[in-house]
Amino acid sequence: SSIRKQLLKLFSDHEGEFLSGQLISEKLGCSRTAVWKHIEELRKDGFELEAVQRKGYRIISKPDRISGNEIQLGLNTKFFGREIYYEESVDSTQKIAHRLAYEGAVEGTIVVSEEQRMGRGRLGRAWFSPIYTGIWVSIILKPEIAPQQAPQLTLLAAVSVVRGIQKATGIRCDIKWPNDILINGKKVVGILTELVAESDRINAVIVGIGMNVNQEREHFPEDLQAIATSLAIEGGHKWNRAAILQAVLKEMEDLYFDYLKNGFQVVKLLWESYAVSIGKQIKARTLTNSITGKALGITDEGVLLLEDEKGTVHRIYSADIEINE
Ligand code: BTX
Repeated sequence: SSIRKQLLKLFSDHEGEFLSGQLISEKLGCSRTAVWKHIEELRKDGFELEAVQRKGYRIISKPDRISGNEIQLGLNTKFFGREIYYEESVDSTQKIAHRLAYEGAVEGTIVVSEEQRMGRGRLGRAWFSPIYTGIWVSIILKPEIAPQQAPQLTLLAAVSVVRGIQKATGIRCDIKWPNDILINGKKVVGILTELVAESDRINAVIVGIGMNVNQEREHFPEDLQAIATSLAIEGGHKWNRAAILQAVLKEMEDLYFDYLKNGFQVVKLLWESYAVSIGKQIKARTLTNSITGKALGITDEGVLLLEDEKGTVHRIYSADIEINE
């Protein structure tokens, strides 16, 4: 409810402080009894609240969930994540985001779930999204750009994810073109960018981000164990998922508005600074063939440039790449 949102906002504006029932009821424009009811609701959702006579209420800990409450508390963006659609379990957050975009959701609306039963990767592949361990989020954007510029947003998202993770955890990730985020060569995040377009016009871009956060190695199915990792595996302990998402949303919002105003250049430079594949020998497998050569960099459209042994430069729009060290 909106009272709920305001209450959490109030607590996050006064982090660690006691807020008196009187003050809360004044700020929220509701009765003391209503305040008490909302506090009880928060407790039911797993918030730990301390109540001290004549001082008021204080939040001691947030639950290990990634619902609207946890995301809003401490979020310092203007648009991204201000509207949140949350469900405990869904088929795919992308699917819901498509529907919301169609129904006119505002820019920055996010869809988050604790679990996806049919998480999507690219090209019809599946994305393993087990309950309470990861961040499975879709972000609805409404940029005024041409459809062919949309891949730039995948790269923008990748940069934001890397920077957000670094801010929240100190862990440094690499980017592998176009959309893999790796730690020590293992995939920790996947990004899927989908368009909602009518002929030549973009109505919305849905950026889906799947982040492995608190999985242990044995949580992954066998075929993924060799290629996937999580922030808990790499960092040696569990992380607060909401805090990581907040950091990523903040980075992404800042970078996104800079991109809309000033163009792709800043994203491109940042992206290249995190990319592992540039300057290396790689093999790019497209749907129809595969090309081996040296990755030269990306173009202003986010297209990968690959120079084969004859010196011919290929423009790669979509492929899976393998780095041959
Ligand atoms: P991708 O096609 O680049 O990667 C998919 C491949 O990655 C799979 O074939 C498998 O080998 C491997 N994989 C599957 N699950 C995982 C995992 N949890 N960790 C590491 N590797 C894995 C990448 O596609 C894009 C993924 C986007 C996921 C987000 S989650 C929120 C949103 N909703 C949704 O349905 N998809 C996006």
